[in-house]
Amino acid sequence: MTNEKEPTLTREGFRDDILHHLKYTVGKDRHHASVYDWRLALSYALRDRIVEPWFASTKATWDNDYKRVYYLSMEYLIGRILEDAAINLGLKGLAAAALLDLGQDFDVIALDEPDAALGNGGLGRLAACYMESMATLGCPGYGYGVRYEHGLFRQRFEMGQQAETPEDWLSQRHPWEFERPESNYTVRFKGHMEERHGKTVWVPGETVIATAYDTPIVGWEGRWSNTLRLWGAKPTTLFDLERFNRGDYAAAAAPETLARTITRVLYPDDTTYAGKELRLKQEYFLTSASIKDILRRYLESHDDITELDKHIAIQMNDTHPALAGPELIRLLVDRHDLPFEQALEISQNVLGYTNHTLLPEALERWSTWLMGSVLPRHMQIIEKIDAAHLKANPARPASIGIVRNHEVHMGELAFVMANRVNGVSALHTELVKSQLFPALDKLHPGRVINVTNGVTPRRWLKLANPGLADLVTETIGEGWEADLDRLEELVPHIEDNGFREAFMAVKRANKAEAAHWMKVKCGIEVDPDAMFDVQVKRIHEYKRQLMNVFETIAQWHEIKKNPEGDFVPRVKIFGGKSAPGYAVAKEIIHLINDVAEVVNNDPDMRGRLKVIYPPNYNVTMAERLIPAADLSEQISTAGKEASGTGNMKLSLNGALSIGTLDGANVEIRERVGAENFFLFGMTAQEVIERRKNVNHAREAIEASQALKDVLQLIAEGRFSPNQRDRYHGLVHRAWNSDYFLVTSDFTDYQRAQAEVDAAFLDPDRWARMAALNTAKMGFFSSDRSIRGYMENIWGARSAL
Ligand code: KOT
Repeated sequence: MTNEKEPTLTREGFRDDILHHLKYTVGKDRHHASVYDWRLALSYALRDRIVEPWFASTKATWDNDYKRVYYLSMEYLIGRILEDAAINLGLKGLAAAALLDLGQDFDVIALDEPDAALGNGGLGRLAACYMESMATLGCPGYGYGVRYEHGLFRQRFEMGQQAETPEDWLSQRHPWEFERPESNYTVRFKGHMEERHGKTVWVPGETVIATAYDTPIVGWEGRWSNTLRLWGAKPTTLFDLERFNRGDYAAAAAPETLARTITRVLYPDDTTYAGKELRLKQEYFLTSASIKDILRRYLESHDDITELDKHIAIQMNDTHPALAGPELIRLLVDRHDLPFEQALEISQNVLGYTNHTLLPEALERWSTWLMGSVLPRHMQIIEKIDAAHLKANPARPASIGIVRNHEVHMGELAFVMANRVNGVSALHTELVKSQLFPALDKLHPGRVINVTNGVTPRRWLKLANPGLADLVTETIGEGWEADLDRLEELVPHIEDNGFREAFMAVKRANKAEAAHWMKVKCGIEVDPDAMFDVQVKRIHEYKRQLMNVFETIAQWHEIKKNPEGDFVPRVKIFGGKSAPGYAVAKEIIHLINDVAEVVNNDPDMRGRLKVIYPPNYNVTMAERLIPAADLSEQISTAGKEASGTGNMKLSLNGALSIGTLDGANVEIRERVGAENFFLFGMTAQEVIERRKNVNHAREAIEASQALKDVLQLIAEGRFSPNQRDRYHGLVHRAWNSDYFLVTSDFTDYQRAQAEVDAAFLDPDRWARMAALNTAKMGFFSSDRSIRGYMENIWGARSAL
């Protein structure tokens, strides 16, 4: 889809483009322009270059009537856009040169951009990688989401404790989007049902307008471009003039308040559901506007609504958009006069559902009372879907009904409404079948399939690690960016001393850069030759940052007991946010910071141990830390991490993993080879067995002097001298409950960490293992994942 008529762009030409936008779009002259002004001008100049392929892609889809794929997600964790767009357009070098002519520095300008943080963690970042891969593969697609005014909160540490402040990305101009005030839909809530002329009519109590904001998503080499359409909310009536004139200002502004509230803020919960009315409204807001937009687009070029399933596929990113089923049925029945059964069948043919977690606290359930009051028509339709499913499957046990115990179970709803349900790693998919939906899986064999997650190599190698990307290109030639299996061609070069040296020199340079950044950001000096041991992800009990802290304390204690001993110097690097209401996770953050304070100020350590926890981990920080990592901590309780994607990014960038047999770790280990992966811990099955022993924690602690010491030190207040009892609750829980089996896996974790030390002491061996990690990561490209979705779920073909 490259536009051949486009004259080749020159450095001078692009310089003029930037100057043009600086003057006419930003309204600044070059002598008074700030970095912000330059960034806007550069962004507009780049955006201009996306418009051609974008139009061409849209036109090709219309002209050829390609099957369209719609990805519905409450979250898109995009990060910065500028550099990514420049790289995919192949214009980064030219842009940097043009800016140089103008006395500006590309890197400084790129750094000025705020992250688009419309997501919490893995699920949202996956959606962003998938959008980029769909564009790269020429899969005609649209992402639909919510244009939150405030993305994920900013994290600060106050006396070591997490404090949240609102994120404010839209306080600056957002140059990548196009507002589409003409594309808008009324979304209705509440009210009641009426029978009129034999038809059921929903008389809403509240309405709000969803209005579209489009961001083009350009794929590798600008060959194809899709649209990310985010919905903003506007009031249906500006205000009630009559009420206003009567002086009832609050009531007069009610429609405006509702609109502002709906898209005001992203719920900051990762792998838990909020259960709040506003969240249900947000989910319906996204779903309703998107489904209406999808039908509108379909009907612009087709007149038979019953053929819908031949032309579109809709993917639900977990259950958050699972009202898509009832909403589609509602529109087909109430507006297009189809019989319910036919509407149900068409909807099922169109929908796919991705499950991202087994954690019970994440599985969405809405009380029938709330569902019936916010969405009375949908509640009726959900009851009908449930009844139809039971009728078709009379042997269905009551325990798997969609509506049961006065709650609507969104997982069951999504399963029943989808023609394919997928897990996100091989292990997770097996557990979806055997633990989450065993009865539904039996009723619908073959519906559950696996698509292992992936990450885009354009952002997670080319952009984040230009040094390594250049080395890869020098070694195996160009083209690996869109054909990541080619990294395998690195394997023979690993035997070459020169290659290994170059590989480790890149790592060393990345570490030096990260060390400098940590000094500036945290005021702590670290040695770039120490091992950088990295655990970056949301803070959650199941991810077991606590086990990592325990091991850090044990190491500190060892050095204290034997100050002249030989220890492999380590920098323990943590990054991640806790949900604001998740007290236990916040306590873990506090402990990490308290331990850091003691360790980093202990003269006995002599640089052999440091703990760094920079606040506000986000996509941009990931791009900095991941290329600098030696060791990747993937230590969740087996069976709890659906896939993980940080594990893939770190391996791709040449970090070795220490990890459990959980999520995609299993597949990573298969590919890099067992000898290149530091495995420890119980399997998912052993975890279940272990929990049956009610004394598991006590027995594990009694069996380990090191662990006993760690807990004793924490309990004594060695890391909280001003409040010695601060962690009594934490220590008590470690002894007495420990659901995530930190204590039971601790000793084996220590054993694996000792193996890590031994490997690090042999730099040549380490270099081989690290390079092999990069070479074997081809499978984990999100291009491979998207091909899997296209073939096995969407039935979609590439337009390229
Ligand atoms: C959040 C709320 C409800 C249901 C699921 C989630 C969820 C799951 N949020 N993030 N995840 C993660 O998704 C990633 C992408 O598939 C996985 O790699 C990761 O293991 C999940 O925890």
